[in-house]
Amino acid sequence: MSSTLQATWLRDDDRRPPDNFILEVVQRGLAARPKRLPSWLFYDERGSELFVAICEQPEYYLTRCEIALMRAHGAEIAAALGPDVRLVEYGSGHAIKTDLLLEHLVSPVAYVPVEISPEPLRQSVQRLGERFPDVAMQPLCADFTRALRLPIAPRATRRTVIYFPGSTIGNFEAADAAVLLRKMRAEMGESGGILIGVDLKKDTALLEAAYNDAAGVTAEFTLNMLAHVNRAIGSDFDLRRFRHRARYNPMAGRIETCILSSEDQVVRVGRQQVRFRENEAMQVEYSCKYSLEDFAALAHRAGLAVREVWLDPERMFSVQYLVRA
Ligand code: AVI
Repeated sequence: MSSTLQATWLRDDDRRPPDNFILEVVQRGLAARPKRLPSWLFYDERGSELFVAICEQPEYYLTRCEIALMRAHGAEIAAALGPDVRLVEYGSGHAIKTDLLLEHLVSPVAYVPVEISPEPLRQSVQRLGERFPDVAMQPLCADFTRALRLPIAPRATRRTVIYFPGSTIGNFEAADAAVLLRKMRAEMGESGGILIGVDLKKDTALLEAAYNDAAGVTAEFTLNMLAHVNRAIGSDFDLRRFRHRARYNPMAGRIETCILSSEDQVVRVGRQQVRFRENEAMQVEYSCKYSLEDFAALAHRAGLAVREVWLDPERMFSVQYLVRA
């Protein structure tokens, strides 16, 4: 690890959900009508690898557009954030977009990636620490949806900016998204800001293609949730008897991803036998899409105002800078 990487590797002891917690969550979700499972169950080791592969699919425009946007406007964005920033990245993963910001920031104080998976966290601070030796690396192995104890900054900080790229905010339903934005508002403090990637509403065919890539990577990612659950709680979902479906719901403004049962079947989950009818849909993810007005209204609900918006050349994706209203 680089010399600037601080010795404190902060981690919540309970950062990984225990298997009995997963059993409870799965049983509760299967008892709901319609059945539903939370999208965080996608992300075991294989799920994280598949997500990286999704980002490389030609149909998944989100990553490509956000990178193009950061390349075109990185300097302007850094100027809006100002000097001596402490950058806290929520759900940083491999931090593939962070370079495009750090390379333009003037004398950043520290980089605090918050990531629940230790290996991508370790690799990203190693890489960024080598590339930006003057920036203190303060990794935090934690779930960003929970209250965070941010490490003490190594020197005076002008502002804390929470960086939340990738349109991960879209995976939260509106009420939960507002709660998360409020939590960020508290963590960034009076003079802080939030730099957030937000995917925009667009043609249904383009949206649906992004979540139904021709190579079938997204379908594999979706079904891997069942393999993860089987491993965690010993259930016996047979992945060959389920399939992926992702459709845009224009009224709700979101891609709705489901796992469909291909036949009438019974699955053992703990001590329960759970029946699935042929073509029954189990809800596993929402990916909400916003207009600029929709997102400004959401920010407003969380006590925030949109200070600046940047768009990629095709106007598919936005990066927005939010401050306290
Ligand atoms: C992480 N998140 C923003 C992705 C999305 O677009 O909702 C997860 C994903 N699900 C299927 N493809 C990508």
